[in-house]
Amino acid sequence: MDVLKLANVVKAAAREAGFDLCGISAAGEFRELEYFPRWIAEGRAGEMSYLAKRDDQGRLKRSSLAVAAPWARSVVVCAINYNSPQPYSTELTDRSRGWISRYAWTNTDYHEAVLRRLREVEAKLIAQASAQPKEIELRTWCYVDTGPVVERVFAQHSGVGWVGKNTCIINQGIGSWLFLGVILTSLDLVPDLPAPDRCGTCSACLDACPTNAFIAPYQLDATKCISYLTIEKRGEIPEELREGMGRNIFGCDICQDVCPWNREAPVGRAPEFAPREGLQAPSLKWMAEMTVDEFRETFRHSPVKRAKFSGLKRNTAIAMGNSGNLEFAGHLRKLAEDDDESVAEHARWALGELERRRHLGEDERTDMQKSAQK
Ligand code: B12
Ligand code: SF4
Ligand code: SF4
Repeated sequence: MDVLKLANVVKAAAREAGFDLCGISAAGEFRELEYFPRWIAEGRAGEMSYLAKRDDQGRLKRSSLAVAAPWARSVVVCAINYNSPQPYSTELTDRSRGWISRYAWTNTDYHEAVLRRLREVEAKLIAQASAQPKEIELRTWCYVDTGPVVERVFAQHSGVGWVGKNTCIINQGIGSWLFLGVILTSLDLVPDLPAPDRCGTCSACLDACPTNAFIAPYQLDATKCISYLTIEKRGEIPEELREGMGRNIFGCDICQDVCPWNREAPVGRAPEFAPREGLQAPSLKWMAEMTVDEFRETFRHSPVKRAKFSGLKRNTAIAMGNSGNLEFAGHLRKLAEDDDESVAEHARWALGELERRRHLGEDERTDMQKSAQK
């Protein structure tokens, strides 16, 4: 079988399907994967129990492809740019608005959009491989997010980008606003070289994280990450993390917004990821007043639906408290009476936060008056 030809066919197919990047990695036991079991054992995955799934022998499925897909020899990694020309969260000054993460401004579930493209690549790979003499059984699996694969490790080893200190895959030319998709295959395709780490002495992401979610460079405690808290965590958000959440109501972009490799990031070409009117820095008032029917309608095809109606209300209550904007007191009083006890409790906390910030403001003004009188 001409494995070099197959690799070229795959890359051409990825381009035709609309991917910006495509690389091939061996299905190897890479050093970075050794960190995964430790991460799970330390409880960094929080309530994301699917990450800790084990096989019959008790081995973590995601710890190695030898566990999850022992037949796999290569991993085709495809990446697509979802960046848009809209501003970064770090530029948001309007206190009446919250922040939905960049990847969720669309009307499309990215899993579907990426998987559809991956299937096109897979079909061409299968067609080409089937036309050649077979030495082994041809098998393929396509995944976006949900498979038993730590995608970023294979993305690094396929040359698509390096794992940055913020744990995101960064491509030298495109930056990190990328969705990944992987095709596992039993074919021994010619691998690409891994992408070299270009973080250097920079630590902008580690310094900017408002909840101190990084344990160390390249290591994230998901249980402290705003993305986890606003999207995955149900019920109560630990009080000590609420202030750091600022006005992020779904996901968080901060450690990518500050990354120098995203300063000149090009805008993506995929029409599915074009931002939808109203979702960049949405009005918090709109979010607080939203009915369950409006939520279903607005986010029917959007990643935001994962937070669920009560989760989005809870997040909005926290953001309103953090805004220090006293105009939200009425909305928060109403949310404090919500049937959902979690929403109500976070709204009560937010009312206290508004009060605390009002006093802080008064104290500051008094201090200024005192110093002006001196
Ligand atoms: C669970 C999950 C989350 C969790 C945990 C994130 C995390 N960093 O672990 C939460 C909910 C917090 C999250 C947030 C986000 N996610 Co997410 N997430 C996943 C998912 C499903 C699994 C990731 C995982 O296994 N985490 C466990 C840790 C241990 O693995 P890892 O961070 O990937 O780390 C590996 C490397 O960092 C490596 N490593 C590399 N170099 C070094 C060096 C040293 C010294 C060490 C110790 C380790 C190390 O070790 C780890 C493997 O053992 C993947 C899809 C997938 N199947 O892989 C998407 C995925 C990683 N997420 C993605 C995205 C887009 C996001 C967000 C940007 C969304 C948002 N805006 O809110 C944020 C980014 C936050 C961040 N800084 O990571 C993309 C990443 C794209 C990219 N450019 O990297 C993925 C690949 C989904 C996709 N198919 O596109 N996510
Ligand atoms: S996504 Fe936000 S909370 Fe999570 S690590 Fe990055 S800056 Fe911190
Ligand atoms: S902000 Fe700096 S340290 Fe963090 S990922 Fe980007 S280049 Fe690396």
